[in-house]
Amino acid sequence: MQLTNRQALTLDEFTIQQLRNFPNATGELSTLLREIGLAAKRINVEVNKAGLVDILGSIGAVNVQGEDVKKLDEFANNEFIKVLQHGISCAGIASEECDDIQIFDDEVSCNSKYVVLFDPLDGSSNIDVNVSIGTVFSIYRRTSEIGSPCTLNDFLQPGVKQIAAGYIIYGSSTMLVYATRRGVNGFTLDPSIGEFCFSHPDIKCPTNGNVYSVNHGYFFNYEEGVKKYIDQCQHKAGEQGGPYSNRYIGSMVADVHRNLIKGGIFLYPASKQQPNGKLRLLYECNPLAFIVEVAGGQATDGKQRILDKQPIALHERTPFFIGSKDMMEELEKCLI
Ligand code: AHM
Ligand code: MG
Repeated sequence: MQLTNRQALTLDEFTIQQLRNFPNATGELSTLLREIGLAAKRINVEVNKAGLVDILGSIGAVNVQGEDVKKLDEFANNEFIKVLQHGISCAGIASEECDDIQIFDDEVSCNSKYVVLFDPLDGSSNIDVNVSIGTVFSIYRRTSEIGSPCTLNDFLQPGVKQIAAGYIIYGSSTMLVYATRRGVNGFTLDPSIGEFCFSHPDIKCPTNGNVYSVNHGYFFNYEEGVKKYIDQCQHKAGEQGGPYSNRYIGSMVADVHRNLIKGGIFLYPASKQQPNGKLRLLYECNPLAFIVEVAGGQATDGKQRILDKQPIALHERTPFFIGSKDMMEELEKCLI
């Protein structure tokens, strides 16, 4: 009997259906993605009621980056860790909020083949003011021996080795977008049933756009090539026959999501104050670079492809340029 056509599959149904196409797959990755979906739903509940309960504001602690930790950051971090630790597909995690990797050393976890890196709540300075924030995650197959606890080297793999990557955007609606090498798909949370529903099949990043996203406040601290490109964005005619529009939300997930859907470029360059930029290679830049590349866009640090960078440290930073192919090529000409 032929399978009936279904619309709006849930994330769980979608990942299970993917297994039909790959009968030899173990289902571990699908399970992991469903676990991440569950953590996302729990975080979404707290994000949505953040103004109602006393969860806003700082807990007074400072994370490994020297930044103020907000309560929601901590909640999101704990939620992710709990879900993945109690699941059956993850051998360990690395998070923006944890100094070191967290190794899950029970028997099931030691036999799991994946490690997950994440930024539990990106754009945290926007929490207090009801602006979109996000979660970013990256999944690697571990290189250490299955059956033993995972090791730091499992996490220090170049981005090109990612098996899957994704983000959740808590915006006007909540969406989960994830990529495997086969494509990028988006799911929108339907609050009436509490499920992520398949809403954006096979997302492709337009090759061009008319939006550039950069923090203009630091303009005079950027290197000459970056300034030249920004200047070009303000003067050169964009696709729509005018200068490009500047859109900078200050939540990278939201900025990159908009550019992924509509076309555009996002820049977080090095500056005099931040010689390596601000953003973290492993759990901020690599996952977004993977998604955007699978969708047809590009991502670099101004000198080399982000996904080719060999990480040295868990929390290392990198300048980051990401977006539509033609715009990235224009940028590259200015950076020479
Ligand atoms: P966070 O992980 O502390 O939230 O910082 C990352 C965020 C990005 O989402 C955003 O693009 C950037 O920091 C904004 O930084 P700035 O205010 O320096 O422009
Ligand atoms: Mg972040």
